[in-house]
Formats: sequence, structure tokens, C-alpha cells
Amino acid sequence: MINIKENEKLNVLNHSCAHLLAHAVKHLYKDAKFWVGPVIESGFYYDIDLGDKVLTEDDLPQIEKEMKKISKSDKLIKRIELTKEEALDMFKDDPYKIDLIDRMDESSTIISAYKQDDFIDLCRGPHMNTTKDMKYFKLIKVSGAYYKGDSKNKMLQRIYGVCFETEEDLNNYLNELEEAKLRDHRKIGKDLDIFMSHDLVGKGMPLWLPNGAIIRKQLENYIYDKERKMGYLHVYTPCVGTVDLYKTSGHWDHYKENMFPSMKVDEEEFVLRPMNCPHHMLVYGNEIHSYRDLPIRIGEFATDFRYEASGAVKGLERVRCMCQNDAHLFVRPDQIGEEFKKVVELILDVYRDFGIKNYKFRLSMRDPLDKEKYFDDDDMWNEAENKLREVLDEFGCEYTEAIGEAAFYGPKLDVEVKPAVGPEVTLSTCQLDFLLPRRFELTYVDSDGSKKTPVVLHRAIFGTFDRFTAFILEETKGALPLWLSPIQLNVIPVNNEYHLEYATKIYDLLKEKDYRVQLDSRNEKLGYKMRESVMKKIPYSIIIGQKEVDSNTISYRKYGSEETITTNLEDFKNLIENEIKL
Ligand code: TSB
Ligand code: ZN
Repeated sequence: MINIKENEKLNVLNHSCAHLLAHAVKHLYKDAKFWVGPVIESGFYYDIDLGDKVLTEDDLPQIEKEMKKISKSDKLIKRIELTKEEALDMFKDDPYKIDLIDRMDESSTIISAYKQDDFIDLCRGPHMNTTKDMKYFKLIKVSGAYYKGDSKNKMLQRIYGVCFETEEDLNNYLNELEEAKLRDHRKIGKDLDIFMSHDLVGKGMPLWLPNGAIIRKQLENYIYDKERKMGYLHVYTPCVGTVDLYKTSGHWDHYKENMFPSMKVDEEEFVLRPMNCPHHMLVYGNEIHSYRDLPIRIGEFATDFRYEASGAVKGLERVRCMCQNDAHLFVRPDQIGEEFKKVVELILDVYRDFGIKNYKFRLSMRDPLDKEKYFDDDDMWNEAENKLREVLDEFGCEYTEAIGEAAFYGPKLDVEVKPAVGPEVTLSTCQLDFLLPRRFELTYVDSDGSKKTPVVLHRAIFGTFDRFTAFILEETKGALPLWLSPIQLNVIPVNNEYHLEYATKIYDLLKEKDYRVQLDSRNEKLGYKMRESVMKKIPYSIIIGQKEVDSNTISYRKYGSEETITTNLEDFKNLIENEIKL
């Protein structure tokens, strides 16, 4: 999908359209006050204070109609330049604009505003010449947004829209948007009974339903197997820790705003953990290690809690209670390159298995000039950053470098993917860390008998099971591969009276082999049951009619195929067995 913010022409057009929107809203709601209306990747939005009025999607057509009216009236858009004083005077009744003007640099003596007919708004510009230039636009949705993104502030009304140069471009975009909505894992998750949410449990706390739980278990088994083969040692640790644990790790100072508040139990003060590193540090520290024992790889499917802004939580993709596919790899400094390579190899291997092709590697490096954020050991940083580059180059991976984006404790590799709706997110991550092992005073005994500090690689291949499931549902549009499908086979008798007995026998034989099979014995027409089987994206529908009963066979139709194939049960079992093997 086109990135409107990065397209110069569309950027100006959408910016001007945000003003057109505000202009129309001002006509319809006389007391409306306007905060900011930026251009975003998918168009523009405007945050508006409408007093107590809460907009719904039903209000949008009327606003659009007013926008069309203003557009048709062909009003010139004029730039006005003001001194700060003049601007303060002009907008003296508008606390939002005063706030904006106050924040403007004292030295910038000229403030610009744009005027179209009876509407004027502060703006750096540039803008289109006339309101008529904005002809092909659409208001997409409305939501609440806290003033300055702070939940203690007033909730404003945010209206999203998009504008194009031609009708064709707009229609293409709207079609793409419709398709993206169908691919949205929140819709698929509901249609296929994968997860639910409930206010009584809380925001960002999805409940995995039986179908979702099967997917998650399959993912766990898959990655557990791979990790075990690579020598990982898996542990279980509590999803809480004391505040002191997180003071020792440094999270209390550096990560507190992402954590749930603490709670007191007897004399201890606990937090729900946002990360598992401190627990794993303690597991490592439980034994004395020789240089020969390293790398030691401690893995866990670990539940974490993070405070994510309520506007940011999204289905399974961004949650407040998540389960990481986490591991902390304790290595000697000379093993960093080799171990990092193994992690990248595992990422590539997993992505190959899942057919994930659209992803971007991003190396986050320190800003060498920022001595405050990054601990001061240039040699260590340089060596580590070069190692990461070398490994990615060796694999021929394309990557971008983000300077100043490294964590305070070390450089990292993130793998970014694009969800159906919304901005890119990180799936896999691998982070080098020189600091945490020091803070926990971890050591290993080196070849000369001296005590040394190990380096840690934090890594999560799936990221979280939550986010990975969201992503894979969107990638496959819900049509998961056979090994991952909650329901693999659907046995459908054509007529219960004559075929249910044989269909039940087939069902029992498949069930015995541990396939996830269902028998649809409802008294409904075959066409209806088949349609539902397809809607539920079940990989194989098995049809049992008179022909099958008479010849002791089965007929099956594979998801996505129109062809019905008749075969005997043994051949069918061989076929799916081969498909299940990755
Ligand atoms: C890898 N301590 C490291 C760990 O050892 C860590 O926690 N890294 S993280 O903060 O980057 O999180 C790991 C992964 O969790 C991310 O790459 C991302 O895929 C996933 N993740 C992060 N926040 C959320 C969230 N709110 N909802 C779902 N998944 C998330
Ligand atoms: Zn970690």
C-alpha cells in the first residue's frame, strides 16, 4: 500500500484535506476546537474537541458532504504570515492553538497560517491552491484520542481520512483497504474462534479459545523442538518478581513506565514482570560455570505483562499480557559472533518453514556521541556492532542501520513485518547485552582460573506467541498449513440416514490416528456444510455419500481446490501424513 506521508504530492494534498475536514466540521459544529491534523502513512487525521459530542461512523457522511460542498465552492487557500504576538492574538480564544504557538521556538518570528474562506488554521504548509484541488477523498473512521496522548487529559475526537489525485487512485486504495480488513487477524480470529476479549478480564488481555490454544501449542512444540536440538535448556519461572529484582536489573529505573504498578504481599513488594531476563540471570547464577560450559542457553515460554497505551493495544498483535518465546544465551566475548550467527540462522530457518518472505532486518546501533545513554566502552561497542554486521553480510541479508536506536545495554537486530492494518511491528529480536550480567555479578571461570563476566544475547524468534499468531493468521488469511490448523479434517455425511454410520467409522479411524478431525452430523444440506467448512478454512473436507459407502472409499476436497478426489483411506492418510511433515 502506498505510503502517503512519504509521497511529496500526496502529502501536501492530504494535509490540505485535513484543513478541509476541519473547515467542514467547524461549519457543522460551531464550538469545535482543533488540536493537530497531521499526515500519516495512510492519509491524515485531525484531533478535534467537540465538547461532549462523541462522533460515530454515522456522522462521517454528513461531514463528507460538507467537505464536498466547500471543495466545489473553489475557495482560494491563502498563506498568511504572522508574528508570534499576532498569532497569539488571532487565536486568543482557542486554548489548543495557544498551546501550539507557545511551544513554537522564540526565535522563529514568523508563524504561518492558512485561510480558506471563513476558516483559518495554523500550519507550516505548503498547501494546495484551492479547496477544489481536494476532490477525491474519503473519511475512513473515527476514534477517541487523548489530548497529547495522555490518558489524564481530555478525550478528543480523531477523524481519519485519505485523499488522492484521481478517482481511480482513491477507489484502488479503498479496495486495498477492504481487502486488508478481511485479512485483519482480529476479524479472522473472531471468525475462526481463535481468541476473544472481555471487559471483565481487561484491555489487551485476550483469551485464547480452544482453536487458538491448539495453534499456540503447535507453535510451542515446533520451536521447543528446534531449540532443544540446539542445546537450549528450558525453565519455568514465576511471572512476578520483587521490585528489588527489577532494581538490580535496572528495569525499575529504565522501564518503569512500561510496567504495571507494584503490589504488596506481606513484607514483599511485587511487580508483574515485563521481561524474563532477571529471572534467567538468577538461574545462570545458581551454578558455577567454566569457560568450557559456555554458551549456556536458557529458554522459556514466559508470560509477561506490559503497560501498553490503551489506544495502542490491538488484537493479539499488541497485548498487555503476552507470552514470549524467550531465551537468554550466556556466552564468552569470543563466542558472540558465532552465537549470533546461530540465532540468525534459526530466524531464517523458521521464516522459511512458515513461508514468511516480507520482512526487513534492522540493526539498531548506538550513537557514539551519546555518552549519556550508552555505557562507555567504545571498544566493546565497536567490536559487537561489527560482529553483527559481519554475520548479516555473511548471510547476504539486506538490512538497515538505525543509529541511536540501540538499547542502553547493547546493539540489537530486529525483524520488522507489516501487519494487514497499521504500522510495521517487530517480530523476532536478538539483543546483545554487556550490562545485565555485570549488574547480577555473573561470572564464569576462564582458562587461566580468573573470573570473567559473560555476555548475554536476549533473543525471541517468534517474538511472542501472541504477535506471531496474529501475523501468521494475516499471512495465510486464516488458511493455516495442515500441521497448524486447529481442525484439520471435516467429515461430512451427505445424508445422515444412509451415510452417518460409515462417516462415523471414518471419523473414528482418523481420530484414532490423532488427527484433529470433526464430524459434521447436523441435518443440513451438503452444500451448506461444505460452504461452512470452507469458511472455517478447514484444510480437508471429507465427503461421504452412497458411492463412498458402496466402494469403501472416501472423497475429499482440499481447501482452495474445486476438485473432489475419491481414494481409499490408507492413501488419504499417507497423503496428509506427508503434508504434515514440514
Ligand atoms: C528477547 N528481554 C528481551 C527478550 O529476552 C525482550 O523482552 N525484548 S523485547 O522487549 O523486544 O520483546 C520481545 C518481543 O516481544 C518483541 O520482539 C515483540 O515481537 C514482542 N512484543 C513486545 N511487546 C509486545 C506486545 N505488547 N504484544 C505482543 N508482543 C510484543
Ligand atoms: Zn531478555
